[in-house]
Parts: sequence; structure tokens; C-alpha cells
Amino acid sequence: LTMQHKLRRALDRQEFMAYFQPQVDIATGAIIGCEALARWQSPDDGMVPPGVFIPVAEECGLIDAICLQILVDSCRWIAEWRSRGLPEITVAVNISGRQFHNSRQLMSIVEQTLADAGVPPRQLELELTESSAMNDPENAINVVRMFRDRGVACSIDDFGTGYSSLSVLKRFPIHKLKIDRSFVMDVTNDPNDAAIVQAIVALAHALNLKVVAEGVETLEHLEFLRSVRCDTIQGYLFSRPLPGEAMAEFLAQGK
Ligand code: G
Ligand code: G
Ligand code: MN
Ligand code: NA
Repeated sequence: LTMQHKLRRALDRQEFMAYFQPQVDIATGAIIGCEALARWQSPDDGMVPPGVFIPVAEECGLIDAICLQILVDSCRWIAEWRSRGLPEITVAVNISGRQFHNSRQLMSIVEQTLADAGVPPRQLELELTESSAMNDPENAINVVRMFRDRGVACSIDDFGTGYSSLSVLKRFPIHKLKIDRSFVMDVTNDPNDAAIVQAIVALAHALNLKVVAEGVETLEHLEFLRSVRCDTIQGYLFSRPLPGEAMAEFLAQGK
């Protein structure tokens, strides 16, 4: 069976699920949100990481269907955490450039999924990569605005790895930038990376945006990010991506 066939079969069997990686406010230590990350629980191959199947899914046009299962699973978990009275957090779902391009379809799917699950739009966030945002900025700006008007915030992911025009960036009605983990990784050894991270935080704050640093693995990373006034961290230092039930326990501890 080719990978494409396996992915189709996995979609039919609904084998894709969301894991959730907590995002922590540096100043207070509180969990304020999480990122939903796709996992494929294959009966043949076990847990397949997204690095293996996302690129193939993008090539063969199955990425939208997979992301839809992740969106539905995420909203199902948000509803479950709500029903248990756990602290309210936002869940950020990755959206492909293609989905952002088919904006009408995306909008109606998101609204329908939220309504079906009984989840308020403020608990959902959409992540768009810097490269897909800048690929067709006029469209992306419109889509971000439409979502914002409906109460769903958008953020720009993998910031620093694409080619942002700052004049375009300032027109995006987003509320967050996520600094790519490739810059965070060496921030305490490489003065260039330290300067880049510091500059991204300053740029974001000048545009009234919050900043999330990804790939935060050590206390040294955390202390550096605190010193440059980064707002939020996500990474193995605090937690790996967790299944929904483990995330519920995490939220219960913070209560
Ligand atoms: O979970 P992680 O290591 O290994 O994810 C690898 C890559 O796959 C990351 O760049 C992440 O943004 C991407 N990814 C994870 N989940 C999704 C998803 O649901 N949709 C899309 N489009 N990308 C995802
Ligand atoms: O591209 P995106 O930002 O969506 O990718 C998030 C990816 O980063 C996920 O695959 C997630 O598993 C991974 N990740 C999260 N925290 C860490 C970390 O501390 N170190 C490393 N190496 N990867 C991380
Ligand atoms: Mn992401
Ligand atoms: Na990223």
C-alpha cells in the first residue's frame, strides 16, 4: 500500500487525532492555551509523527481532510474540558495555506464545527505559517479579518523562517507571532539567534502583538526569553504534546 492509500484509509477510519501542547504565560506561570498537533494512530505502524505524513498529505491533497479531523477532535476536547469545569484555555489549530486559500469553505467548516461542539469562538485560534501568510497576503489579510470579526483569533506561526514584508505584517489583524523553534534552540549560544529573538519580540510589541516562543527546552532558554520580555512559552521544558485526557489532568492541577 502506498502512503497515499494508507492516508485515505486512515481518514475513513478516523485515525487522526489531536495532541495538545501547553502554552504558559512567562510572568504568571499560568497555562493560557495550547497548540493542537496532529497525530496518526495507525493500527499497523503505531503513532506516526506529523513530520512523516503532513508533507505527503499536502502533496496528495489530503491535508484539508486531516486538518478537519484535528479541528473536530480539538473542539470535542474543548467541550469536554468545559463540561468538567476546567479553566478555560484557547486551542490553536494549524491551518494549511491551501485551506486559507479556500476561505469560504474554511469559514463555514470552522463555524459549523464550533456550533456542533457548543464551543465559543474565543477558545479557538488558527495558526497560519509565515510563508503561507506572505504567499498571498491580500487574501490572508481578508481571511484573518473575517475570522477576527467572528471572534476567532489568528496567529502567524514559524515567524522568522519566511520572508515577511514589514509593511504587510503591520496590516495583518493577528494578535500573536510565534517565534520558530530554530531560533530558540541556540539562543543561549549563538549571539545572532539571541539578537534575532530579541528583535522579533520588540517588533511584535511595537505592533501590539503578543509573542509565543516555541521549542523552549531549558531553564536557560526560559531565562533569556524572560529577559527580552517574551510573553508566552511552548516547549518540552514545560510539557510535550499531550493526549486530551492528560491535558485535562494538567488543567485540573492548575485549577
Ligand atoms: O507535532 P510536530 O512535530 O512534530 O509537527 C511537525 C509539523 O507538522 C509542524 O510543523 C506542525 O506545524 C505540523 N502540523 C502538526 N499538526 C498539524 C495540523 O493539524 N495541520 C497542519 N497543517 N500542520 C500540522
Ligand atoms: O511548526 P509548528 O510550530 O506547528 O511545530 C510545532 C512542532 O514543534 C511540533 O511538532 C512539536 O512537537 C515540536 N516541539 C514542541 N516543543 C518542542 C521542543 O521543546 N523541542 C523540539 N525539538 N520540538 C518541539
Ligand atoms: Mn504551529
Ligand atoms: Na512554528
